[in-house]
This record gives sequence, C-alpha cells and structure tokens, in this order.
Amino acid sequence: MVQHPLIKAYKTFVMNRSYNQIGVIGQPDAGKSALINLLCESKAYISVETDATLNTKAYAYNDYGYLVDFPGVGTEIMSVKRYKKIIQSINIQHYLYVFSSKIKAVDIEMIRYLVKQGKTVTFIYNKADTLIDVSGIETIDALMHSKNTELKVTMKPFMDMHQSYIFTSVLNHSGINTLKETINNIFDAEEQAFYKRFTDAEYKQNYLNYKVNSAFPKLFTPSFKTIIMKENYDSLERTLMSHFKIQEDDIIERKHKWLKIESYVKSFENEKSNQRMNKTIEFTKIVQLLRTSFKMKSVNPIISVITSVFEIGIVNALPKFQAINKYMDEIRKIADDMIAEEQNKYKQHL
Ligand SMILES: Nc1nc2c(ncn2[C@@H]2O[C@H](COP(=O)(O)OP(=O)(O)OP(=O)(O)O)[C@@H](O)[C@H]2O)c(=O)[nH]1
Ligand SMILES: [Mg+2]
Repeated sequence: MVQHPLIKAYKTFVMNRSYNQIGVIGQPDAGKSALINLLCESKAYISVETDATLNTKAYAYNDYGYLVDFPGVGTEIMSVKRYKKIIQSINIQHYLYVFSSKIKAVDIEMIRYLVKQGKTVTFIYNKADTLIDVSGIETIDALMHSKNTELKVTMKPFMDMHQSYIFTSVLNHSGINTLKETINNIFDAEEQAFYKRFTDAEYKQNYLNYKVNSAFPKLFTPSFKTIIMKENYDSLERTLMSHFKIQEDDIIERKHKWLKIESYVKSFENEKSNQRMNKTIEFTKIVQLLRTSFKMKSVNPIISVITSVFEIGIVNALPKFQAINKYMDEIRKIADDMIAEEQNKYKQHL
C-alpha cells in the first residue's frame, strides 16, 4: 500500500528519534565487515546521514533494522579522537564491539567512551575458529573461559559487567545464531518502542509544532511583500499545503470547513477590536505572532517581514498576519486528524 506523503514524513520524523541501527565497531581486521556480510541478507548498503557517511555504511539486516559497518578502532587513518567524533554525530544507541585478539588500550578507551555516552555494548569475539592452544594443553572451553575472565576484569572498573563474549566464526558459522538472537532482541525492542512513539499523542504534537515552526522560512520569501500587497494569497496557500503535505482531496475527504486566506483577512478586517487597538499594541501583537507561531531561528526573515509591515502599514498588515496564522492553524488541524487516523490503525496492531 502506498503511504500518504504526510504519513511518510511523520514516520521519518519518529524514525529519526528512534534507534533502528546497530553499530558494528571494534578491532581492525577483526572481521566486522565479514560478520555483517554474513548476517545481512541484503548486501546493498545505504549511507548514513551526517559527515560520518565517508566512514560508515549501513546494511539492511531485516525490515526494521540496519547494521552499520565502522572501520577498525585505533588505526593510523582513524584516530580514537576522530572515532569519538563520528560516534557523537550518529544516532546509534547499540554497539557490537568485535574483538579477534587481546584487549588493547585503545579498545578500553573506546568502550569507556561508549559507556560514558550511555550506549549499550555487546562484546563479540570473532575468529573463534582460530582459538587454539598451540601447545595442545588447554581445551577450547578453557581458552574461552580465560578470554571471558580477561573481558570481565578489564571492563569492571567502568561498567556493570555481567556479560561474556559471544564467540563467533565467519569461517565455520559457530555462534552466528546466538549473535542473530541478540541482534533480533535489540531490534524487536526498538521496533516496539518505535510504534509506541508513532502512536503517541505527544509525538504527533511535536511533529506538528515542528512543521509550524519550519513553515516560516518557506512563507517569507522575497516575494512575500508583493503577495500581501496585492492580496493574492494563492501561492501562500499552496506553499503551506505542500509544506504540510496536504492535498485538496484530503480537505474535501474530511469535509473540513475550509476558508481561503482571503476570507480570513476579510473577517479579521471586520473585527471592531482591531480599530480600537492602539498602534503599539498592534505592532507588539504582530511581533508576538511571528515569534510564537513561527518560533523562527533566523533573524533575516523577521527583518524582511517587519520591513514589509512598515510599508503596508500596521493596521493593514495585522489582519493579514492573523489570517495566515489562522489558515496555518486549519491546515494543522487537518494534518492532526490524518495522523490521528493512522495512529489508531497502528494502535489496533499493538
Ligand atoms: N579465520 C577467520 N577469518 C576471518 C573470520 N572473519 C573474518 N575473517 C578474515 O579476516 C579478515 C578481515 O576481515 P574483515 O571483515 O575485513 O575485517 P574488519 O574488521 O571489517 O576490518 P577493518 O574494517 O579493516 O577494521 C578477512 O581476510 C576475513 O576473511 C573468522 O571468523 N575466522
Ligand atoms: Mg571492515
């Protein structure tokens, strides 16, 4: 089923605040890429946003989750400092830390950093097929046991250490099912959390607030002045509708009482209170309207808007601003209805 653009956009908004990626980091040459290659059916990667794009690649693990391939920690091209920067810029909560040899100082530094950042770390010991005691005295179980002791002793000073390595081998596939289970559990929990957020009333409001706030720079382009001077609001209406990803059909379908910006202007102009208000109050009200309803971050559009207010005259400008504000409110209401309908559909599945 093709999803409505508004719903798609809301989904992306919630997704960007969720965790559908697991980072695969660890020692250089430990087999991180080989593990991902084995675990992910789809070999096609998608690049991760942010400037980490150059260094990381995300591979689809299942319908919900991605495994993100990182370069090895502590190589010449990837200093620990740079590595930390990448981790900071990426929206990943869970990491698999892959070893294939003794724990080194850079590993400890990285893991300590991850823990400090509130990330969860799962320890993998890959190339388990190479765990052989050359003297033939120790069994594989004894070797694994001493590896786990090393891990616990090293990590204990800075994290709750109740986990052991998941021993894996890309060569003979040992431990791969256990690893898959661990990954599935993480993604299942995250997917549940995603749908909880998706169906949350507060998330819907956050999204709509964000849409209202980000409408401002789109409305107040250099042509804005001419538009309101000529009282031709078509393009403003189109901009707002496409910004909220609402189509005429959506409005008609919902039989929403719908007025054009122009009619709102007329009704605001007819309000007696406007004439009674003193000019300072009116001006303050416009600025307030701009600040509260648009919560804009940049100062330039506000200057251009204030300039046009002076040119048009405050008394003339006020009803126009009120009308645009009211129109945006109406669009917001429709978007709110549409998201609420979708939320209810999903709630039945939860
Ligand atoms: N014996 C054995 N070799 C493995 C295993 N996994 C990977 N390798 C080999 O180890 C080498 C490194 O594998 P990669 O997957 O490139 O390692 P990586 O951790 O991604 O390396 P960087 O990205 O450079 O840090 C390759 O030659 C793999 O074939 C394993 O389980 N057992
Ligand atoms: Mg690699």
